[in-house]
Amino acid sequence: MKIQLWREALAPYHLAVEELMVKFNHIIKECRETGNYSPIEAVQGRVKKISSILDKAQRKGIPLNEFTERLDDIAGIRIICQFVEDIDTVVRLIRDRRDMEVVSERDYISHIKESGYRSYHINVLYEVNTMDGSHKIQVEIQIRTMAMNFWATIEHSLRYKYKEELPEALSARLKTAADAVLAMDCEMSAIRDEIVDAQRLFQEKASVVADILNNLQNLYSGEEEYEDAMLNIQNEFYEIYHNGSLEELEDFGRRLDKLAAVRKVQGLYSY
Ligand code: 0O2
Repeated sequence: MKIQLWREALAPYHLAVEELMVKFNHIIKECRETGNYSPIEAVQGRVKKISSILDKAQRKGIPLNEFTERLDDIAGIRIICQFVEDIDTVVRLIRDRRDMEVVSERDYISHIKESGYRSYHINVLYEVNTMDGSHKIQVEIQIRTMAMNFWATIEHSLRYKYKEELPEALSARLKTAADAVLAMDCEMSAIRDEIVDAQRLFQEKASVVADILNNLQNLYSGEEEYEDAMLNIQNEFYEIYHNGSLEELEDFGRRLDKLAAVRKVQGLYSY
């Protein structure tokens, strides 16, 4: 590839990253909309900067006309999970997909890198279609927990600053931090069920409250004679919201649903 054509050469990589971000974000949306736990917490994507491509190509002795074939992480997706167990779920999910073909996997969670780095890497081939036709793009998917991501992001910026030559003392501190991150992931896994349950309750409550507020808005006619009735409903809602259980809130929501249905039929608004 001629260096002046790098922009064109990278276009399909940008498309691959954009499409994959949409697809992985859709998994989160699908889970949340169906009230299920999402093994994916967040998705990030990037196309490697041309300067980083040049550095890596030089470091690995790859000629410029071969870098698109020989560098497998020009397109990168990072999937952030809450718990280590979720990483396995995401890995299975990727292996089962028809729109990407797994070409290699590197497990830096079972085999922690010398630096202390932990992540699961899956390299896939992903097909994109541009005006020039179809391109099979190599994409590196890194899957890690939020804690692993915190460590890797900090370590990466330090490594960049020191151009891979990290001072020994700093390296030792980073390893201590990596041990702490490992311990934290283990602790979080131990109380995973409790955390997931709390998050589910929070989501459920938020969804019930959104429905109630929607109904209240629809019931509000603005007519003066119904002001008192609406105020009573509102006060009852506040009382249950602050002091009641989720079941009471759901029950209040159901009563409001019925009331809204009756009002719809009657075309009247009275409580
Ligand atoms: P960037 O800027 O994130 O793209 P190599 O890159 O030669 O070390 P290789 O064969 O390309 O190794 O694969 P490897 O080791 O699986 O690394 C690929 C990517 O994983 C790296 O890309 C980093 O993103 C991440 N990674 C690997 N090891 C470490 C580490 O010790 N610390 C951190 N923070 N990240 C790591 P790039 O190209 O290095 O960087």
